Amino acid sequence: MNAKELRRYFPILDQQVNGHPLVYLDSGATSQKPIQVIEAVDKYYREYNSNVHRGVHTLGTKATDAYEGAREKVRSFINARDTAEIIFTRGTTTAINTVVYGYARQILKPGDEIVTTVVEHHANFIPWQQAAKVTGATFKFIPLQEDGTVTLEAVKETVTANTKIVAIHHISNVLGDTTPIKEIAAIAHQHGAILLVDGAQSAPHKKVDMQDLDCDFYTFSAHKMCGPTGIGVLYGKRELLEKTEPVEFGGEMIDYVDLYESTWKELPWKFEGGTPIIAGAVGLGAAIDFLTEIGMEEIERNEKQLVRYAMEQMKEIEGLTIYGPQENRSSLITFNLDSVHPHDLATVLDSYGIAVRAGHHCAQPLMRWLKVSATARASFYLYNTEEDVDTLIAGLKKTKEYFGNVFS
Ligand code: 7TS
Repeated sequence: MNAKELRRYFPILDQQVNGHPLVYLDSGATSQKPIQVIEAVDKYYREYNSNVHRGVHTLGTKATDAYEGAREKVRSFINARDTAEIIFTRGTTTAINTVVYGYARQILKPGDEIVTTVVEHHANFIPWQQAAKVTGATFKFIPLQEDGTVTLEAVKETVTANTKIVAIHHISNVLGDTTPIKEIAAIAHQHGAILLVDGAQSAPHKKVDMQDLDCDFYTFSAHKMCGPTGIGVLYGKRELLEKTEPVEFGGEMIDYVDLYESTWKELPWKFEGGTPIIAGAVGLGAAIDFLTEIGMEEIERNEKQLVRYAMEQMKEIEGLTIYGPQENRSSLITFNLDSVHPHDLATVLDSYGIAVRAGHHCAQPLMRWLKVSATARASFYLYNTEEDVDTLIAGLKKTKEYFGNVFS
């Protein structure tokens, strides 16, 4: 199915914004939701809303089956070995913090190293920075190529016998580059370190296989992959999750509670304290069915082609700078146009119904590395067409003209 055919599943796209047909180019922030997901959540609330893992009544059993069924869908989607390795969280941010608080802060000592890059989203940066401060571990950065990409040589230079954790993006939400996770995992493991992958921008856009990539932890958010907000996934290898302490305590996650001691449920439930995001899991399950039916390879191929089509035309616009690799990019293009502030640029584009993001994209260390205070970003998903790109290009040309006239 091509993008034009897929659009009919996304009711939100069929509207006018500021008198123009909406062109939604902010899926990197959050994707739109197909009717299959909206209806699955609606059906849950209308027909079988109930708490999970508790009663034996019929609705409770149905809700539990749907919730645990969604876990199995996630397992299969990322090819994990076991549903015990799939933890539902609030999103990528919570998933990474679970590893940092439950695992990293327990094991790190002065002299140990946490290795990352300045490209990371704050969600995969600040938790490690703070863990380093508290534990006395060293916070180290893999040097980047001129275009911001990560080479294996640079990883090899940085990871040492003292490295305990490597934490890296799979696809950057600013540069759109893809890191070689499988090879980075091998380097980390040679040195006895573990690898956490921020998959927030990769799980929605490409096929990921935990057994093939061999990373130790992988994190992602449902809302960037056609699912609801408020739910995400922490994948972890079983032996590491066994060593990770729960970070939220309360109902649902306990085995036995006594006055001075308690024990926890087995995996994955020891990490899911309190009433979980049941409707979110149902929606995520429906999103996975939707993506799987289209095919992740197909989604990746179409998006890469669309990005290439957009880049070719953007490169023709004088004064437009594209950040990150110029070839082989995934799903998003980050740029600046002359000296126009990206917020002004996004405001003018919005007046034409074009939604792009402007700002630091939760990557302030990267903005400093790029020597800019902010950028604009157009991010694409399976429902974007070449017509959307043409509208963006026309919008950029009009913006350039507008600001050219204002400043001349
Ligand atoms: N990591 C990456 C690479 C991201 O792109 C994001 C969200 C996160 C982590 C955090 O995900 P959350 O679901 O926990 O918030 N990125 C963006 C973005 O690029 N624009 O808005 C949110």
